[in-house]
Amino acid sequence: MRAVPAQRDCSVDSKNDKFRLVMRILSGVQPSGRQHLGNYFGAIRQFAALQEEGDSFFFIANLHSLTTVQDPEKLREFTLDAALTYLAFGLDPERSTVFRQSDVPEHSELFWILGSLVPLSHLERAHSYKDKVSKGKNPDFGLFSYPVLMAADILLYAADKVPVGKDQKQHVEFARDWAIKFNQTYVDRYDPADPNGVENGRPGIFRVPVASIQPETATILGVDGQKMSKSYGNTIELFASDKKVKKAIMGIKTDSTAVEDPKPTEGSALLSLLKVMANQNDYRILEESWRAGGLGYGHYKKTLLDLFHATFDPARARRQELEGDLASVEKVLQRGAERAREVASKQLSEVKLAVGLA
Ligand code: AQP
Repeated sequence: MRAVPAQRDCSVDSKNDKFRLVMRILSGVQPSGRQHLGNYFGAIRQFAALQEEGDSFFFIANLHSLTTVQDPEKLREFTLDAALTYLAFGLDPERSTVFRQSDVPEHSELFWILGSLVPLSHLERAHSYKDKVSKGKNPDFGLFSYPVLMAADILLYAADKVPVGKDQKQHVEFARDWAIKFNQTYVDRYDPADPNGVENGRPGIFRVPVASIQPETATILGVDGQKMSKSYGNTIELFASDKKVKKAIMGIKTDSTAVEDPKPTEGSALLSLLKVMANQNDYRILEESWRAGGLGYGHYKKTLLDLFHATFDPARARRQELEGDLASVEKVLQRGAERAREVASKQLSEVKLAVGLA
C-alpha cells in the first residue's frame, strides 16, 4: 500500500465535513481516578493550547473508565473531577466542545460497527492491554476492546489531530488503520493515497487522524519511577490538598546516594519531574548541581514542591471557584453534548448508510 499523505486542513467545499475549512482536534481523559501531572503534561496542557488552532472536542471518557471503576459514586466523582480539571486549565466552552462520552450514544453504536471489521490480532498486540495484564489486571472484554471504542471516539468527529501522551500512540495508529480499512471496504474508488478524493477517487467516510505527542512530555514518570498512572497508585494529583501533594512529592523514590556525592541522572523520577516543571534555565542550574553533588534529595524535592505550587496554584484557585457553581459546570457538559451529537449523529448516519444499516 502506498504511504498515506497528510490530509489537507482546508478545501473548497465547506458543506462537506470532510472538506471543511478548519482543523478538528479531539481528545479525552478517563475519569478512572483523579487527574495527575501525567495527564496534564501529556494531554491537558496541549488541549488548552490547541483550542486556539481549530474546532476542538474534549471529552470525559467515562465509558472507558467502566473497566476500572466499578463504584458508581466514585465514577461520578472522578467524572466531575475531570470536568473541573478541564475548565480550571482554561478549556473554554465558547471555543471548545466539552462533554461526557456517555451523553453521546453514537460512540457506543460506532464501536460495534467498527469492531465488526477490526482484526483480533491487532487487539492482541495492543501494548497498553498487554502492559495492564502483565501488571496483574484481570482482563475483561471492555479492556481488550478499549482501542475500538477509542477509534470510534476519534472517527465519529472526523478528527485531524489527537493530542495524547505516548502510551496512546498505538491506539491512534489503530484508529488510522481501521479508518482506512473501513473506507476501503465500504467506499467505492477510495484511494488511501488520496484520502479526500481530490485526484480521481472518492473521499473516505472516515478521516485518517494523526496523533500529536509532545516529545519532552510524552511519558511523565510517577513517584515510583514507572509511568505515572492512576491505576499504579504512583501519581501526583493536580488538585489534591497541599498536604497530600507534599506527601506525594516528598515520597518520590530515590536511591541512597550520599548528600555530597553526584546523583545518578539515569531513570531518576525526581530529576525528570524537575525537568518538566522548571524552565530551561532553572533546570540547567538544577541539573548541574545534581551532577556535582553537595545537595541531598530532600532539597530537590522541596524545589519540586515549590515549582508545583508556582505552576498549578492559579488553576487550583480557579477550580475552587468552579466548585462553588457546579450547576454551571453541568450546563457546560450538557451544551457540549448537544453540539457533539450534532456532529456525531451526522457521521453515524453516513456510516449506517454505507454498511447497509439504513
Ligand atoms: N504518565 C503520563 N505521561 C504522559 N501522558 C500521560 N497520560 C496519562 N498518563 C501519562 C495521557 O493523559 C491522557 C489521558 O489519559 P487517560 O486517563 O485516558 O488514560 P491513561 O493513559 O491510561 O492514564 P492513566 O492515568 O494511566 O489511567 P489508568 O491508570 O486508568 O489507565 C492520555 O492522552 C494519556 O496519554
